[in-house]
Amino acid sequence: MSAIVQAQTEVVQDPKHFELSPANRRWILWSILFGFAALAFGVFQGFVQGLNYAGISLFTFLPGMKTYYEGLTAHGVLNAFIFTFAEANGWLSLTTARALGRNLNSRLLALSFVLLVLGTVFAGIPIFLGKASVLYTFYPPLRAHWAFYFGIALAVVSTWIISAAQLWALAEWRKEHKGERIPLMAYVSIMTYIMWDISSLGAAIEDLFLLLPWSLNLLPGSDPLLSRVLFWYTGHQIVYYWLLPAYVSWYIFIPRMVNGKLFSDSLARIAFIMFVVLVPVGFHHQYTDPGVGNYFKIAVLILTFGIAFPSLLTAFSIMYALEIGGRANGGKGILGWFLKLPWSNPAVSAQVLAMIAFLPGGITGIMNASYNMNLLIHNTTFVPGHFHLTLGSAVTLSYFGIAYWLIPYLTRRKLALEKIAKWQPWVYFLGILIFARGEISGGILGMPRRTALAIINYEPLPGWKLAGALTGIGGTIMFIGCVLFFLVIFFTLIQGKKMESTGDLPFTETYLGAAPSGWQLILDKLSYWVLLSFILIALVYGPFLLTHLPPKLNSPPFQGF
Ligand code: HAS
Repeated sequence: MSAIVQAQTEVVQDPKHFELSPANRRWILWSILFGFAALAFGVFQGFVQGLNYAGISLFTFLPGMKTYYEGLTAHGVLNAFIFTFAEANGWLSLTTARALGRNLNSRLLALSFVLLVLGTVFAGIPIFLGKASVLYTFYPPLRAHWAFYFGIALAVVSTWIISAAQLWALAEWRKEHKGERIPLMAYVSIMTYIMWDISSLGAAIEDLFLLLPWSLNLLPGSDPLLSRVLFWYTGHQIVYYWLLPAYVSWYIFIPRMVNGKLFSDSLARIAFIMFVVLVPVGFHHQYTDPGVGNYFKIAVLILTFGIAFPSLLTAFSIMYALEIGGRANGGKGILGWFLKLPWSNPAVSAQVLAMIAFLPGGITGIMNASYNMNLLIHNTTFVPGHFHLTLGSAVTLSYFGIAYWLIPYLTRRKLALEKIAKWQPWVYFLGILIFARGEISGGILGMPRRTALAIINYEPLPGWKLAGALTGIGGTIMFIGCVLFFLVIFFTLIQGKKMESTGDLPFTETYLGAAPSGWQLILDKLSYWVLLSFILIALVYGPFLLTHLPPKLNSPPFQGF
């Protein structure tokens, strides 16, 4: 690679243009810590869920938990919504602020944080009182207490506020940097939220206009089919709202941390554009829904293979950046570079292990998307096997890795318990490999998900016992991995040695930077991609809505608690 193009804009190159304000630092830190606190509660429930598959029933021993479904709802809501929202809100506010060289509006950051905390309290109380055991998908006619739906709405609004703060900062930046390319770090952070703004509309409409009024008896009944369609419109894209903050780290920070460089600025932008444009894929969660016609199932089948593509681009870009780093560190041969990555740095090892877990995570996703395969594994433990390799590993392990340098950066305290931090990602990774092996093999043998297997009154099918035991063992090791992580963070916060300065964020340079002219300029026309996204959404969802609306509110509520 001869031509080294450093076409990042001045603000990113030179840290003198930026200092994180105390207010920005505070809200970002609190958001990150709040997310980890939610994760801590959630994984405790997850540990018990894992043991369930090994035939051990501990549900009723947890404080405030009476049934399997209460625990599973708490696990899903805390880990899939609150943890991920809080981390993304904090993390991508920081990357946007640094990249644009301007702090985000502190009042908006504060408002977003307060709404997320309130949302957690509103949704959490009915869950822990046993009045919202509707799982994180909250399908009607299962009905929760109104406070649950209200809490979820507040949590989503908190993410929109971060998006508004980002867009505001971008508008101000553009006034001062006319004709300049948006810095890549800001671009990927803002595109993540734009994608989420568009994607969250489905579940937001469902929650605010169908479920909340229904739970307050303002509507005569629910429309399960419409609700599921709206939920899954959001429900697939939410996985990219979980994933893309990890991608921001993999694209922008990991290359530098391994002593490498990102290959191409434009390729990274194109990957994020594809996530914004290819929003309407949610029907692939409804391949088995009788109320959804084949047109929709075939359309999303094709689009789903499309949306796997930017992850393949990412695999190429990141693997190449790792190779550049490994070779610069003295690695030789086809795979020697891999051994020369800085494995002793837990910020790196956690994230590279996250990437490795994402390889089978992505492959199982593509298997899910394949219609015939889906008919076999839908509603089996194959699906949680898939999403613990993705959300539970690619995303969560990445946030562990990010935290290992980010918490010291934000608190100006050195990481404590460094030896434990070095081992922690490996423990968690070992756990997920065993756990996922159990869930995936069990799923292929028909082992059902969302089922209290420990207390069923029928004989498990052959193969379920081994699969369940692996799930329980792997889940326990994952839980230990989480406890080690929380110990490191806790002791860093209370005992970490104070540092004078933490330096700048460790973001990468690119071989092929942002071209100042030419076709690449179109990549920064964000409104074009949003428009394209809405056109595609109209083509896929329009026919369904035109034939289905108005809502058929004739399903009476079911409260199984
Ligand atoms: Fe999924 C169900 C399809 C990605 C999460 N998914 C779920 C559910 C969750 C979830 C939570 O089509 C369950 C929802 C529920 O409760 O019912 N999923 C996909 C596809 C992808 C995908 C096609 N999912 C994710 C991600 C998630 C996630 C990401 C969370 C973060 N998923 C489905 C389908 C269902 C589903 C169906 C419905 C199943 C059903 O019937 O219920 C794709 O986006 C995946 C593309 C990924 C890749 C991998 C690229 C690899 C990379 C790593 C590179 C490694 C490096 C290091 C660089 C193609 C980027 C390596 C170095 C070495 C030297 C080796």
